[in-house]
Amino acid sequence: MPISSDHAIEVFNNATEENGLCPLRQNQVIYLPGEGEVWVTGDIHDHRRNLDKAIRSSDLGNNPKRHIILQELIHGDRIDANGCDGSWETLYRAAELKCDHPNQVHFLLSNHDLAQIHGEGIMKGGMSVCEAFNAGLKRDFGDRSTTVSVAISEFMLSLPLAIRTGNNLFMCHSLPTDAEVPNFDYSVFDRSLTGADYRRRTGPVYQLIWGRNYSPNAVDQFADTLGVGIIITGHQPQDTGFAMNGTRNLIIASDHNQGVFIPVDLSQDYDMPKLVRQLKKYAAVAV
Ligand SMILES: [Mn+2]
Repeated sequence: MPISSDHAIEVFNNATEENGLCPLRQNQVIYLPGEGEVWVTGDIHDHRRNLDKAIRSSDLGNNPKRHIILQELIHGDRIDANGCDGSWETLYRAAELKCDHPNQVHFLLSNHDLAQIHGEGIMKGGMSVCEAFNAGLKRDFGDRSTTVSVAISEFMLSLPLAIRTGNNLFMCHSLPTDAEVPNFDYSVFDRSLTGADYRRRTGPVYQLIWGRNYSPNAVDQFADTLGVGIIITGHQPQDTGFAMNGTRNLIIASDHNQGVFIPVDLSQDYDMPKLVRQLKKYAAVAV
């Protein structure tokens, strides 16, 4: 049965509320406890089969001390003949999971979320992915599409910027570039945000989620300033599912068949080799 606009709006609104209410959240950061597990996923980009595998195999209902981190769910390859992208449905599925397990499901704000909120052009194959997303909403919700779009924007604006664990791991969508790291405004994690924080190039939120090709030296500086050990990010595509950027940044991707996720034990210490041994390929998950 198709999802009605009223139902979609209700789910996105409830998930927005849960993002704000999460007792593990302080400002823009979720602080995970020193026990249990966290499953970290990379960019999903409407890869429904991988999201399905992550949801089903994490089995949050039967594993109350297990957390899952999701990021960049929208803007995928499933474009219909009219140029419509229906990836709102993948975001909806994640929002629904948040409502079902509010203190176990956590998100990271990504640059595609911000682009969609601002209607900013990210081009892919000569097409604006944001326009394709809006066309998908129009296709599926007709004259209610604008109202659904507002609920989606509010949901995405409620997503935290980072997750921090008791065993010194830090997760965020990406990191600022080498040129931006020395002057980065780290207070962005510990306060309410304003419009200036999202501003193109100069805003710390923008810099955090748009940066690419930052060096291991920049990672060291960023991690040392925050006092964390290893940073797990998504954002930069990985054909083999992951890449080590030096010894303190692991980049993962969840948007194709070779994609990976990482189940991490929150009560153990990790160095890079140990973290890499934890990587799991979606292709190896049978559910
Ligand atoms: Mn990204």
